[in-house]
Amino acid sequence: MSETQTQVRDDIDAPRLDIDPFSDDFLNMPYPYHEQMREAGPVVWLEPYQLWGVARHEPVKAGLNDWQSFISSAGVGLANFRTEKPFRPPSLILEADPPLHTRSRTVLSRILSPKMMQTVKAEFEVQANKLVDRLVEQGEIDAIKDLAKVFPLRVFPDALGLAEEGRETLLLYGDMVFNAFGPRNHVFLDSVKRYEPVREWIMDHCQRSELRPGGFGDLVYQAADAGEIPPEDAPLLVRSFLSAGVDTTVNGIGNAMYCLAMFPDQYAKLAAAPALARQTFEESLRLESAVQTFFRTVNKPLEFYGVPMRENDKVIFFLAAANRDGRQWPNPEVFDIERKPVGHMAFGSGIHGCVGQTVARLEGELILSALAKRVKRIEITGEPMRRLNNTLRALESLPLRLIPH
Ligand code: 8QM
Repeated sequence: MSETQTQVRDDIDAPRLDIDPFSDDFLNMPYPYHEQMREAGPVVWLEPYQLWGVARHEPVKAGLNDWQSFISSAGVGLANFRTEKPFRPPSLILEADPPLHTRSRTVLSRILSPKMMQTVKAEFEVQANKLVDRLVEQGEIDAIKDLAKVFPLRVFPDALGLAEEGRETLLLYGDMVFNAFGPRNHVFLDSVKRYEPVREWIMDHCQRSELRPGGFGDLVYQAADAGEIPPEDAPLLVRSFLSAGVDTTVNGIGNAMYCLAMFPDQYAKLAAAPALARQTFEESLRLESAVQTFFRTVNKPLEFYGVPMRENDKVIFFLAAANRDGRQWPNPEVFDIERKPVGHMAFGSGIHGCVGQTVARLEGELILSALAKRVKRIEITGEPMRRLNNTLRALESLPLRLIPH
Protein backbone atom coordinates (compact mmCIF):
# COMPACT_ATOMS: atom_id res chain seq x y z
CA MET A 1 0.00 0.00 0.00
CA SER A 2 1.18 3.51 -0.77
CA GLU A 3 1.54 6.28 1.81
CA THR A 4 -1.54 8.15 0.64
CA GLN A 5 -3.77 5.08 0.94
CA THR A 6 -2.79 4.23 4.49
CA GLN A 7 -3.53 7.75 5.74
CA VAL A 8 -6.86 7.86 7.53
CA ARG A 9 -9.25 9.89 5.43
CA ASP A 10 -10.97 12.95 6.85
CA ASP A 11 -13.34 13.60 3.92
CA ILE A 12 -15.72 10.68 4.41
CA ASP A 13 -19.39 11.63 4.19
CA ALA A 14 -20.78 8.16 5.00
CA PRO A 15 -21.09 5.87 8.03
CA ARG A 16 -17.62 4.68 9.10
CA LEU A 17 -17.61 1.04 10.17
CA ASP A 18 -14.91 -0.99 11.82
CA ILE A 19 -15.73 -4.16 9.88
CA ASP A 20 -12.97 -6.32 8.38
CA PRO A 21 -14.58 -8.36 5.57
CA PHE A 22 -11.52 -10.65 5.48
CA SER A 23 -11.32 -11.59 9.16
CA ASP A 24 -11.90 -15.25 10.01
CA ASP A 25 -15.01 -14.23 11.87
CA PHE A 26 -16.52 -12.41 8.89
CA LEU A 27 -15.58 -15.17 6.44
CA ASN A 28 -17.11 -17.82 8.71
CA MET A 29 -20.38 -15.97 9.21
CA PRO A 30 -20.74 -12.92 6.95
CA TYR A 31 -24.49 -12.44 7.22
CA PRO A 32 -24.76 -10.41 10.47
CA TYR A 33 -22.06 -8.08 9.10
CA HIS A 34 -23.93 -7.75 5.80
CA GLU A 35 -27.00 -6.70 7.77
CA GLN A 36 -25.02 -4.12 9.72
CA MET A 37 -23.63 -2.60 6.50
CA ARG A 38 -27.02 -2.58 4.72
CA GLU A 39 -28.67 -0.90 7.69
CA ALA A 40 -25.94 1.73 8.01
CA GLY A 41 -26.62 3.12 4.53
CA PRO A 42 -26.30 2.57 0.76
CA VAL A 43 -22.57 3.29 1.00
CA VAL A 44 -20.32 2.79 4.04
CA TRP A 45 -16.63 3.42 4.72
CA LEU A 46 -14.73 0.38 5.95
CA GLU A 47 -11.98 1.63 8.24
CA PRO A 48 -9.64 -1.37 8.31
CA TYR A 49 -8.85 -1.15 4.57
CA GLN A 50 -9.90 2.48 3.95
CA LEU A 51 -12.35 1.64 1.19
CA TRP A 52 -16.04 1.99 0.33
CA GLY A 53 -18.47 -0.83 0.98
CA VAL A 54 -21.79 -1.35 -0.82
CA ALA A 55 -24.17 -4.01 0.50
CA ARG A 56 -27.74 -3.11 -0.52
CA HIS A 57 -29.19 -4.61 -3.70
CA GLU A 58 -29.97 -1.39 -5.55
CA PRO A 59 -26.57 0.32 -5.23
CA VAL A 60 -24.70 -2.94 -5.86
CA LYS A 61 -26.55 -3.30 -9.14
CA ALA A 62 -26.19 0.40 -10.01
CA GLY A 63 -22.45 0.38 -9.27
CA LEU A 64 -21.77 -2.77 -11.27
CA ASN A 65 -23.72 -1.36 -14.20
CA ASP A 66 -21.71 1.88 -14.27
CA TRP A 67 -18.47 0.53 -15.69
CA GLN A 68 -17.29 3.99 -16.77
CA SER A 69 -17.25 5.25 -13.16
CA PHE A 70 -16.32 1.97 -11.47
CA ILE A 71 -13.61 0.40 -13.58
CA SER A 72 -12.07 -3.08 -13.59
CA SER A 73 -8.70 -2.43 -15.25
CA ALA A 74 -7.20 -1.27 -11.92
CA GLY A 75 -8.05 -4.69 -10.47
CA VAL A 76 -11.22 -6.22 -9.04
CA GLY A 77 -9.60 -7.02 -5.71
CA LEU A 78 -8.20 -4.90 -2.91
CA ALA A 79 -5.00 -4.06 -4.80
CA ASN A 80 -4.98 -1.02 -7.08
CA PHE A 81 -3.06 -2.03 -10.22
CA ARG A 82 -2.26 1.65 -10.86
CA THR A 83 -0.08 1.71 -7.76
CA GLU A 84 0.62 -1.96 -6.95
CA LYS A 85 2.04 -4.71 -9.11
CA PRO A 86 -0.63 -7.34 -9.95
CA PHE A 87 0.16 -10.78 -8.49
CA ARG A 88 -0.22 -12.29 -11.98
CA PRO A 89 -0.53 -10.77 -15.47
CA PRO A 90 -4.03 -9.22 -15.42
CA SER A 91 -6.93 -11.13 -16.95
CA LEU A 92 -7.85 -9.83 -20.41
CA ILE A 93 -11.54 -9.96 -19.54
CA LEU A 94 -12.02 -9.70 -15.76
CA GLU A 95 -9.41 -7.04 -15.15
CA ALA A 96 -10.05 -5.05 -18.34
CA ASP A 97 -12.33 -2.23 -19.51
CA PRO A 98 -13.74 -1.62 -22.99
CA PRO A 99 -12.49 -1.73 -25.68
CA LEU A 100 -10.09 -4.56 -24.64
CA HIS A 101 -12.80 -6.15 -22.52
CA THR A 102 -15.27 -6.09 -25.40
CA ARG A 103 -12.88 -7.91 -27.73
CA SER A 104 -12.18 -10.67 -25.22
CA ARG A 105 -15.78 -10.94 -24.11
CA THR A 106 -17.06 -11.36 -27.68
CA VAL A 107 -14.92 -14.46 -28.13
CA LEU A 108 -15.67 -16.06 -24.75
CA SER A 109 -19.39 -15.36 -24.93
CA ARG A 110 -19.62 -17.15 -28.27
CA ILE A 111 -17.70 -20.16 -26.90
CA LEU A 112 -20.04 -20.23 -23.88
CA SER A 113 -23.24 -19.40 -25.78
CA PRO A 114 -26.57 -21.17 -25.12
CA LYS A 115 -26.15 -22.81 -28.53
CA MET A 116 -22.77 -24.25 -27.51
CA MET A 117 -24.36 -25.57 -24.30
CA GLN A 118 -26.69 -27.72 -26.39
CA THR A 119 -23.64 -29.49 -27.81
CA VAL A 120 -22.20 -30.37 -24.38
CA LYS A 121 -25.44 -31.01 -22.49
CA ALA A 122 -25.85 -34.70 -23.38
CA GLU A 123 -22.36 -35.58 -22.15
CA PHE A 124 -22.74 -33.47 -18.98
CA GLU A 125 -26.00 -35.31 -18.29
CA VAL A 126 -24.42 -38.74 -18.75
CA GLN A 127 -21.71 -37.78 -16.24
CA ALA A 128 -24.19 -36.35 -13.72
CA ASN A 129 -26.32 -39.51 -13.82
CA LYS A 130 -23.29 -41.78 -13.59
CA LEU A 131 -21.91 -39.96 -10.55
CA VAL A 132 -25.21 -39.85 -8.69
CA ASP A 133 -25.85 -43.57 -9.41
CA ARG A 134 -22.51 -44.32 -7.80
CA LEU A 135 -23.17 -42.09 -4.80
CA VAL A 136 -26.62 -43.59 -4.17
CA GLU A 137 -24.93 -46.99 -4.12
CA GLN A 138 -22.42 -45.62 -1.60
CA GLY A 139 -25.21 -44.19 0.60
CA GLU A 140 -23.01 -42.23 3.01
CA ILE A 141 -21.16 -39.45 1.20
CA ASP A 142 -19.30 -36.23 1.68
CA ALA A 143 -21.20 -33.85 -0.61
CA ILE A 144 -18.08 -31.73 -1.10
CA LYS A 145 -15.35 -34.33 -1.66
CA ASP A 146 -17.53 -36.90 -3.43
CA LEU A 147 -19.92 -34.69 -5.41
CA ALA A 148 -19.30 -30.92 -5.56
CA LYS A 149 -15.60 -31.31 -6.42
CA VAL A 150 -16.01 -34.39 -8.61
CA PHE A 151 -18.69 -33.30 -11.08
CA PRO A 152 -17.29 -29.93 -12.27
CA LEU A 153 -13.78 -31.34 -12.30
CA ARG A 154 -15.02 -34.05 -14.65
CA VAL A 155 -17.20 -32.16 -17.10
CA PHE A 156 -15.61 -28.72 -17.35
CA PRO A 157 -12.00 -29.72 -18.15
CA ASP A 158 -13.45 -32.31 -20.57
CA ALA A 159 -15.35 -29.54 -22.38
CA LEU A 160 -12.25 -27.36 -22.31
CA GLY A 161 -10.24 -30.17 -23.84
CA LEU A 162 -7.73 -30.83 -21.04
CA ALA A 163 -6.24 -34.25 -20.38
CA GLU A 164 -6.97 -36.06 -17.08
CA GLU A 165 -3.57 -35.73 -15.49
CA GLY A 166 -3.16 -33.03 -12.86
CA ARG A 167 -6.71 -31.66 -12.90
CA GLU A 168 -6.83 -31.20 -9.11
CA THR A 169 -4.35 -28.38 -9.69
CA LEU A 170 -7.31 -26.37 -10.96
CA LEU A 171 -8.81 -26.41 -7.46
CA LEU A 172 -5.57 -25.22 -5.85
CA TYR A 173 -5.22 -22.50 -8.46
CA GLY A 174 -8.82 -21.31 -8.14
CA ASP A 175 -8.52 -21.21 -4.36
CA MET A 176 -5.42 -19.04 -4.66
CA VAL A 177 -6.85 -16.74 -7.37
CA PHE A 178 -9.99 -16.02 -5.35
CA ASN A 179 -7.97 -15.46 -2.19
CA ALA A 180 -5.76 -13.02 -4.08
CA PHE A 181 -8.66 -10.56 -4.51
CA GLY A 182 -8.43 -10.00 -0.76
CA PRO A 183 -5.56 -8.88 1.48
CA ARG A 184 -2.36 -10.84 2.07
CA ASN A 185 -3.84 -12.47 5.20
CA HIS A 186 -3.17 -16.00 6.47
CA VAL A 187 -6.04 -17.34 4.33
CA PHE A 188 -4.28 -16.12 1.18
CA LEU A 189 -0.77 -17.13 2.30
CA ASP A 190 -1.88 -20.68 3.16
CA SER A 191 -3.43 -21.12 -0.29
CA VAL A 192 -0.25 -19.84 -1.97
CA LYS A 193 1.73 -22.47 -0.06
CA ARG A 194 -0.56 -25.24 -1.33
CA TYR A 195 -0.37 -23.92 -4.89
CA GLU A 196 3.41 -23.32 -4.97
CA PRO A 197 4.45 -26.91 -5.90
CA VAL A 198 2.22 -26.91 -9.01
CA ARG A 199 2.86 -23.32 -10.11
CA GLU A 200 3.92 -24.08 -13.71
CA TRP A 201 1.02 -26.38 -14.48
CA ILE A 202 -1.52 -23.64 -15.23
CA MET A 203 0.28 -21.64 -17.95
CA ASP A 204 1.67 -24.91 -19.39
CA HIS A 205 -1.90 -26.13 -19.85
CA CYS A 206 -2.98 -22.93 -21.58
CA GLN A 207 -0.89 -23.92 -24.62
CA ARG A 208 -2.66 -25.08 -27.76
CA SER A 209 -0.83 -28.41 -27.77
CA GLU A 210 -2.51 -29.26 -24.44
CA LEU A 211 -6.04 -28.60 -25.69
CA ARG A 212 -8.13 -31.11 -27.64
CA PRO A 213 -9.21 -29.77 -31.06
CA GLY A 214 -12.80 -28.49 -30.91
CA GLY A 215 -12.86 -27.97 -27.12
CA PHE A 216 -13.50 -24.54 -25.53
CA GLY A 217 -9.74 -23.95 -25.19
CA ASP A 218 -9.01 -24.73 -28.83
CA LEU A 219 -11.89 -22.46 -29.88
CA VAL A 220 -10.01 -19.55 -28.28
CA TYR A 221 -7.02 -20.36 -30.50
CA GLN A 222 -9.34 -20.62 -33.52
CA ALA A 223 -10.58 -17.09 -32.74
CA ALA A 224 -6.92 -15.99 -32.84
CA ASP A 225 -6.49 -17.82 -36.19
CA ALA A 226 -9.48 -15.84 -37.50
CA GLY A 227 -7.89 -12.56 -36.41
CA GLU A 228 -10.53 -11.74 -33.77
CA ILE A 229 -7.91 -11.52 -31.04
CA PRO A 230 -4.10 -11.20 -31.21
CA PRO A 231 -2.36 -14.61 -30.95
CA GLU A 232 -0.66 -13.60 -27.70
CA ASP A 233 -4.09 -13.18 -26.04
CA ALA A 234 -5.06 -16.83 -26.54
CA PRO A 235 -3.17 -18.46 -23.63
CA LEU A 236 -4.32 -15.74 -21.21
CA LEU A 237 -7.94 -16.17 -22.27
CA VAL A 238 -7.63 -19.92 -21.76
CA ARG A 239 -6.25 -19.06 -18.32
CA SER A 240 -9.56 -17.27 -17.60
CA PHE A 241 -11.38 -20.59 -18.13
CA LEU A 242 -8.98 -22.29 -15.74
CA SER A 243 -9.32 -19.51 -13.15
CA ALA A 244 -13.05 -18.97 -13.17
CA GLY A 245 -14.50 -22.25 -14.39
CA VAL A 246 -14.01 -24.78 -11.61
CA ASP A 247 -13.83 -23.38 -8.08
CA THR A 248 -16.96 -21.31 -8.74
CA THR A 249 -19.15 -24.23 -9.77
CA VAL A 250 -17.62 -26.55 -7.17
CA ASN A 251 -18.72 -24.12 -4.48
CA GLY A 252 -21.99 -23.26 -6.20
CA ILE A 253 -22.93 -26.93 -6.23
CA GLY A 254 -21.57 -27.49 -2.70
CA ASN A 255 -23.62 -24.57 -1.41
CA ALA A 256 -26.73 -25.86 -3.20
CA MET A 257 -26.29 -29.20 -1.43
CA TYR A 258 -25.90 -27.32 1.86
CA CYS A 259 -29.15 -25.39 1.29
CA LEU A 260 -31.02 -28.58 0.44
CA ALA A 261 -29.62 -30.33 3.51
CA MET A 262 -30.60 -27.43 5.77
CA PHE A 263 -34.13 -27.10 4.31
CA PRO A 264 -35.49 -30.69 4.03
CA ASP A 265 -38.99 -29.50 3.06
CA GLN A 266 -37.45 -27.83 0.00
CA TYR A 267 -35.53 -31.00 -0.88
CA ALA A 268 -38.81 -32.95 -0.64
CA LYS A 269 -40.40 -30.51 -3.08
CA LEU A 270 -37.49 -30.95 -5.51
CA ALA A 271 -37.53 -34.74 -5.20
CA ALA A 272 -41.23 -34.70 -6.09
CA ALA A 273 -40.62 -32.42 -9.10
CA PRO A 274 -37.09 -32.77 -10.56
CA ALA A 275 -37.98 -30.17 -13.23
CA LEU A 276 -37.47 -27.59 -10.44
CA ALA A 277 -33.73 -28.36 -10.46
CA ARG A 278 -32.70 -25.28 -12.45
CA GLN A 279 -34.59 -22.78 -10.31
CA THR A 280 -33.46 -24.60 -7.17
CA PHE A 281 -29.86 -24.00 -8.17
CA GLU A 282 -30.70 -20.34 -8.86
CA GLU A 283 -32.22 -19.89 -5.41
CA SER A 284 -29.16 -21.49 -3.78
CA LEU A 285 -26.98 -18.99 -5.67
CA ARG A 286 -29.01 -16.20 -4.14
CA LEU A 287 -28.95 -17.52 -0.58
CA GLU A 288 -25.39 -18.88 -0.48
CA SER A 289 -23.57 -17.03 -3.26
CA ALA A 290 -20.33 -18.77 -4.21
CA VAL A 291 -18.68 -15.47 -5.22
CA GLN A 292 -19.36 -13.16 -2.28
CA THR A 293 -17.62 -9.94 -3.31
CA PHE A 294 -16.00 -8.01 -6.11
CA PHE A 295 -14.15 -4.70 -6.11
CA ARG A 296 -14.03 -1.84 -8.55
CA THR A 297 -11.89 1.32 -8.69
CA VAL A 298 -13.34 4.83 -8.90
CA ASN A 299 -12.27 6.32 -12.23
CA LYS A 300 -13.02 10.02 -11.62
CA PRO A 301 -14.29 12.20 -8.78
CA LEU A 302 -18.01 11.46 -8.43
CA GLU A 303 -20.97 11.20 -6.09
CA PHE A 304 -22.56 7.81 -5.51
CA TYR A 305 -25.83 7.85 -3.54
CA GLY A 306 -24.90 11.33 -2.40
CA VAL A 307 -21.47 10.26 -1.15
CA PRO A 308 -18.45 12.01 -2.73
CA MET A 309 -15.72 9.60 -3.84
CA ARG A 310 -12.20 10.31 -5.08
CA GLU A 311 -10.45 9.01 -8.15
CA ASN A 312 -8.61 5.75 -7.32
CA ASP A 313 -10.78 4.92 -4.31
CA LYS A 314 -11.54 1.21 -4.05
CA VAL A 315 -15.14 0.01 -3.65
CA ILE A 316 -16.13 -3.46 -2.48
CA PHE A 317 -19.51 -4.67 -3.71
CA PHE A 318 -21.06 -7.32 -1.47
CA LEU A 319 -22.94 -9.44 -4.02
CA ALA A 320 -24.03 -11.87 -1.31
CA ALA A 321 -25.37 -9.04 0.88
CA ALA A 322 -27.41 -7.69 -2.04
CA ASN A 323 -28.83 -11.18 -2.43
CA ARG A 324 -30.19 -11.13 1.13
CA ASP A 325 -31.45 -7.54 1.11
CA GLY A 326 -34.98 -7.41 2.54
CA ARG A 327 -35.59 -4.31 0.40
CA GLN A 328 -35.40 -6.61 -2.63
CA TRP A 329 -36.47 -10.06 -1.43
CA PRO A 330 -39.31 -11.02 0.90
CA ASN A 331 -38.06 -13.34 3.68
CA PRO A 332 -34.52 -13.11 2.31
CA GLU A 333 -33.11 -15.71 4.69
CA VAL A 334 -35.54 -18.42 3.62
CA PHE A 335 -34.51 -20.95 0.97
CA ASP A 336 -37.58 -21.19 -1.26
CA ILE A 337 -37.09 -23.15 -4.47
CA GLU A 338 -40.27 -21.68 -5.92
CA ARG A 339 -39.00 -18.12 -5.57
CA LYS A 340 -37.35 -17.66 -9.02
CA PRO A 341 -34.88 -15.00 -7.80
CA VAL A 342 -34.50 -13.03 -11.02
CA GLY A 343 -32.06 -10.15 -10.58
CA HIS A 344 -29.82 -11.79 -7.97
CA MET A 345 -26.23 -10.60 -8.03
CA ALA A 346 -24.41 -13.95 -7.69
CA PHE A 347 -23.25 -13.69 -11.32
CA GLY A 348 -22.64 -9.96 -11.01
CA SER A 349 -24.39 -7.53 -13.35
CA GLY A 350 -23.60 -5.35 -16.35
CA ILE A 351 -20.85 -5.80 -18.93
CA HIS A 352 -18.80 -8.02 -16.57
CA GLY A 353 -21.75 -10.24 -15.63
CA CYS A 354 -20.55 -13.86 -15.58
CA VAL A 355 -19.87 -15.00 -19.14
CA GLY A 356 -19.85 -18.63 -17.96
CA GLN A 357 -23.25 -18.56 -16.27
CA THR A 358 -24.59 -20.78 -19.06
CA VAL A 359 -22.19 -23.58 -18.05
CA ALA A 360 -22.67 -22.96 -14.33
CA ARG A 361 -26.44 -23.23 -14.63
CA LEU A 362 -26.18 -26.31 -16.82
CA GLU A 363 -23.94 -28.08 -14.31
CA GLY A 364 -26.15 -27.06 -11.38
CA GLU A 365 -29.34 -28.11 -13.09
CA LEU A 366 -28.06 -31.48 -14.26
CA ILE A 367 -26.54 -32.56 -10.95
CA LEU A 368 -29.59 -31.51 -8.90
CA SER A 369 -31.94 -33.12 -11.39
CA ALA A 370 -29.99 -36.40 -11.32
CA LEU A 371 -30.14 -36.31 -7.52
CA ALA A 372 -33.85 -35.47 -7.37
CA LYS A 373 -34.71 -38.39 -9.65
CA ARG A 374 -32.87 -40.94 -7.51
CA VAL A 375 -32.86 -39.66 -3.94
CA LYS A 376 -36.00 -39.20 -1.83
CA ARG A 377 -34.32 -37.61 1.17
CA ILE A 378 -30.91 -36.36 2.31
CA GLU A 379 -29.81 -36.28 5.94
CA ILE A 380 -26.86 -34.46 7.48
CA THR A 381 -24.77 -37.03 9.34
CA GLY A 382 -22.03 -34.80 10.74
CA GLU A 383 -20.92 -31.22 11.27
CA PRO A 384 -20.43 -29.31 7.98
CA MET A 385 -16.95 -27.74 7.86
CA ARG A 386 -16.08 -24.44 6.20
CA ARG A 387 -13.05 -23.67 4.11
CA LEU A 388 -12.21 -19.98 4.42
CA ASN A 389 -11.55 -18.02 1.24
CA ASN A 390 -11.30 -14.25 0.79
CA THR A 391 -13.88 -14.27 -2.02
CA LEU A 392 -15.66 -17.61 -2.09
CA ARG A 393 -18.24 -19.02 0.29
CA ALA A 394 -16.89 -22.54 0.53
CA LEU A 395 -17.36 -25.77 2.44
CA GLU A 396 -14.60 -28.27 3.06
CA SER A 397 -16.90 -31.06 4.17
CA LEU A 398 -20.65 -31.83 4.22
CA PRO A 399 -21.37 -35.40 5.39
CA LEU A 400 -24.70 -36.68 4.09
CA ARG A 401 -26.77 -39.85 3.87
CA LEU A 402 -28.69 -40.34 0.61
CA ILE A 403 -32.00 -42.18 0.94
CA PRO A 404 -33.23 -43.45 -2.45
CA HIS A 405 -36.81 -43.31 -3.72
C1 8QM B 1 -14.30 -14.86 -11.15
O1 8QM B 1 -9.07 -14.89 -14.77
C2 8QM B 1 -10.18 -14.50 -15.06
O2 8QM B 1 -10.46 -14.02 -16.15
C3 8QM B 1 -11.27 -14.63 -14.04
C4 8QM B 1 -10.98 -15.05 -12.75
C5 8QM B 1 -11.99 -15.13 -11.81
C6 8QM B 1 -13.27 -14.79 -12.16
C7 8QM B 1 -13.57 -14.38 -13.44
C8 8QM B 1 -12.57 -14.30 -14.38
C9 8QM B 1 -15.64 -14.32 -11.24
C10 8QM B 1 -15.45 -15.80 -11.30
